[in-house]
Amino acid sequence: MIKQSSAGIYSWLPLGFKVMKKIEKIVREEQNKIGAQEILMPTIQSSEIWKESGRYDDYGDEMLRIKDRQDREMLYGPTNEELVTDIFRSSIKSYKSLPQLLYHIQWKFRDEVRPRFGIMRCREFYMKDAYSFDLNDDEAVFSYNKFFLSYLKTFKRLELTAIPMAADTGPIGGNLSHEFIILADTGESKIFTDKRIFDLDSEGSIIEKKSLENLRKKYERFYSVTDEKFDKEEFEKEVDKENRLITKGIEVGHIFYFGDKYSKALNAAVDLPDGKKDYVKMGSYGIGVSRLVGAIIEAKYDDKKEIMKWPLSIAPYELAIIPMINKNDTSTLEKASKILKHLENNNIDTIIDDTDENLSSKIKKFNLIGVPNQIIIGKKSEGDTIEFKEIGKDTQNLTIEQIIKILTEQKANN
Ligand code: P5A
Repeated sequence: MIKQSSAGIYSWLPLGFKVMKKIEKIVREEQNKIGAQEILMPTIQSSEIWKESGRYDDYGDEMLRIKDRQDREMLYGPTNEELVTDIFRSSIKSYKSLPQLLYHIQWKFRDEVRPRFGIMRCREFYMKDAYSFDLNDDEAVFSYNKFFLSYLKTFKRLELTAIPMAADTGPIGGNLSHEFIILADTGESKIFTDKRIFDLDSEGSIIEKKSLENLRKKYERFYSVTDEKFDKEEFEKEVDKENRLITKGIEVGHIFYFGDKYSKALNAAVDLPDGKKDYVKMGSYGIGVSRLVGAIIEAKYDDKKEIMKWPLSIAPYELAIIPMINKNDTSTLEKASKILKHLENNNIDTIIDDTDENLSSKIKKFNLIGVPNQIIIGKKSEGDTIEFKEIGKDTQNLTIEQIIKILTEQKANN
């Protein structure tokens, strides 16, 4: 799926790349649904805007600094608050053009002290980062809540239970912030939460301020924080013993509201109805798209059975055909090719394992790769029926028509 190319930097190989692109598509669709517009900013930025915001010095060694041939100070963007504010200030002049919700999906670089767990904490990673611009605090919190809802929906579509938790803002700034965390023993974030938060549903209408406010309040009623915000006394007061959960998790998203921190520093102001000017109020919203590939494996891998099963919508393939191959007998491979044609005609994304490894090691390998359905063509498969298995379930002997029906239904229910 991936190959390390140097410390904390990875190449994306065919299977991993397909998964990441499918995750990206879901993230994009959910951003578009709340009215955010996609742009694309460069990976390389000039130091000037970072000097304006004061973060050129603050960001420290995590920032990868580069000089061009004219000796100009450049950097590989670790995040884009400054650059997007620069775009805003040169394009938007009036309150009439607000709100603006802009996002891009682009590589970032952070020279992490301890890159680890592969693509989970690496130096070069793929992030969806969105930015909101509003007239006042009230409108800006409305935008924040739109992203809050959108994140719950995005992670649900990825079949993850991501819990929003009050969090610190670190180098991004501001005083309102939530991390979205999925539970995993291998996670780096220590979390303290109330078990009842897992039963909440994420319904809300993005056009109603009140409905979104209530949604966030519903989550905030339950104590749920990361390490930095933990207060033992408060936790024990607010959460009954039987509902306390202290565990570890992976941060897959993080949202921030920081008012005029960047707009003031970079002078991004709009004309108001009364002729005065005011700095716009901003928030920023990140999802670790490449981190999600690893995080979903952590969430979906069954280490007792040694089986991985990707959610269908992001699986590298929907089905793997695994034929037993004998050197002198190509009949199973021919049968596999025929089945493949049928499946392709029905838009089922399929891979054939035509290697000459033995059948049981091929099956083992595919159990790890996590393609959710398998067709096995072994000695036993004669006549019209074929061995079909949905990972984690029993094998069935079915006709190709029956298999196509099952796969089509799986997709319709997705
Ligand atoms: C929000 C968007 C920001 O950078 N600025 C723009 C804000 N937030 S963040 O929390 O620092 O990062 C957002 C998400 O990116 C992922 N992420 C990483 N993934 C892999 N390796 C890393 N080193 C790394 N750092 C951050 C996380 O999913 C995080 O929630």
